[in-house]
Amino acid sequence: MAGKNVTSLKYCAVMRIDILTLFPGMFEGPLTESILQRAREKELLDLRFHDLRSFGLGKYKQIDDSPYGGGAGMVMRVDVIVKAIEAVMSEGQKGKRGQEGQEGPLRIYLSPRGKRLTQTKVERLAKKKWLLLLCGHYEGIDQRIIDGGWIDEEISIGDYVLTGGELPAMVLIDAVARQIPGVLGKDESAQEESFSASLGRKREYPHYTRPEEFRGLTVPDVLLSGNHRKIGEWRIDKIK
Ligand code: 4GX
Repeated sequence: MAGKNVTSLKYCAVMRIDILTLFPGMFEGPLTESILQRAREKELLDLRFHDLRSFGLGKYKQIDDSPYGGGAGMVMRVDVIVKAIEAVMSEGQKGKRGQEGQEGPLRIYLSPRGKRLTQTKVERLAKKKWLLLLCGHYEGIDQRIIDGGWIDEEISIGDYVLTGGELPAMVLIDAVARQIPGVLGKDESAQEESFSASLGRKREYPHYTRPEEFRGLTVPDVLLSGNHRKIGEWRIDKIK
């Protein structure tokens, strides 16, 4: 441990997130660049992908079927999805000294029918040690997966319908990961703190940087004044 700050280790809140998806390849890119990749390298964020196809039934690894009562599209099967969820949950029990097995993952289904994801919700999720994200396709999943208690929360990232739950899952992972202590750099998180203090976490006021003048467009004088009380007042005034 030479050269390592051992006391800082206790603040390393590792978060494990298991993702159940038909398209694990969709996650390459967004989660292998920049801050999220750095978080994974630092082992603050432990992402584990599971291909739902591998839990499918029969020769063709079937995971969906036509809806009872008729209608267009396909529905993801309860037997297949429950098998996948339970496989991930039982992995925790096998964890070293049962650490992960103490409590199972918070199981989330991303769905336009869910409760809207907000910053408050993100901060609550960031306190969890272990999340499981189920990414749905087609018309969604058999309702018995939810009614039977295999999903803890249904969450929507917004009031529109996408082709699948993968992009919503990535949005949730990104928003949650940046709340994990150590994921943002020292400067970034210090800035974050000052944002949450009086100015709101959403950075709703306008920002400027160099150059001071661009094609006749200038920076508000107050921001160049060095008067931090006035700058604060100006920013509060400009929120929304
Ligand atoms: N915020 N999608 C879920 C399948 C589906 C369709 C209907 C339930 C009912 C979404 C969103 C979202 C696409 C994920 C459709 N599930 N997820 N999927 N908006 O659009 O979270």
